[in-house]
Amino acid sequence: MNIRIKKEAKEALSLGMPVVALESTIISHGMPYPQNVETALQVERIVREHGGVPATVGIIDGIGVVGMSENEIEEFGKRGQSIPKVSRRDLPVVFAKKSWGATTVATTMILAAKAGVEFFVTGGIGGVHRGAEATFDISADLEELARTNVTVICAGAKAILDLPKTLEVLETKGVPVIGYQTWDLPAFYTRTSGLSVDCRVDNPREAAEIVKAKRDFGLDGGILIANPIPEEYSMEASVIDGVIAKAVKEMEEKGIKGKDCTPFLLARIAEITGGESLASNIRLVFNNAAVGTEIAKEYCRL
Ligand code: PSU
Ligand code: MN
Repeated sequence: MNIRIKKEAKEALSLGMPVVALESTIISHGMPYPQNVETALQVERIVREHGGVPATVGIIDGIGVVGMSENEIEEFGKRGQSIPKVSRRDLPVVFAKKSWGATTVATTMILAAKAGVEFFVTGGIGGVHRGAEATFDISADLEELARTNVTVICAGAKAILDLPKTLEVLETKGVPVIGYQTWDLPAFYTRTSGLSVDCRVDNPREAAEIVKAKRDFGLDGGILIANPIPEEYSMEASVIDGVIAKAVKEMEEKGIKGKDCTPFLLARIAEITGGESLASNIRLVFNNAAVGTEIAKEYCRL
């Protein structure tokens, strides 16, 4: 198979120790250089501090790599958007052409599952885009959550998406949406969206028990754990809502479509806020890494 799992992760998995997958689209398309590399390496350190083994996922020369080296992470950061963003539909092409690919939530889940990694920490997932009733733009991340057995710890989804429709699709596809110490679906830069999650857990153990119950029953598909950004790093809702509306309007005016939408919006939001949104983004990923690893650790104890 076109997969390379780093030795440390293989050993941890065989010993029943926690391994945490991390994605590379957030590095190449989600943040500018050099903050992308600094963040990715720091996230790996946080996973380690909490007792887990980090495995950053990407595609190198047509090989799905689960657990990149520091140099490889650096390369994904430096090359940035020149490395194509790869979703499920792109995988066979990248494998056959032996090229590089930045893995999205969807493809990181696919490779994590192949490697036997249950937990995956990221910033935000893709979802139903605003205006999807006309464009049909619904992220492949949702379909992947429906079918692939990986638990994703994120800070909810950005309000660049239509959050009520995103929740509806997750419900249709049978994906449990669990709030970590909250009943309110977090909206990435802010702790609340005004929308309710399906279930609230208050500690890593409770979250791990739900994951275990789904796996024990053989119910295929992912689980979404939504962990709000820490209060001190969250943004003012009125500020970020205005910025998002402006970025979405510009995207429409420029005629940007499909897979270019999310990277455009992320970069534009960071520009308009003068880096404030980037700082929040980095902090929420750190927080997800800590909580996600604690959940992975509890899962290993069950
Ligand atoms: N949302 C974010 N940050 C990100 C992404 C989404 O807040 O970096 C990335 C993830 O890799 C996600 C992808 O899987 O964008 C979704 O892209 P699309 O909407 O084209 O499916
Ligand atoms: Mn899309």
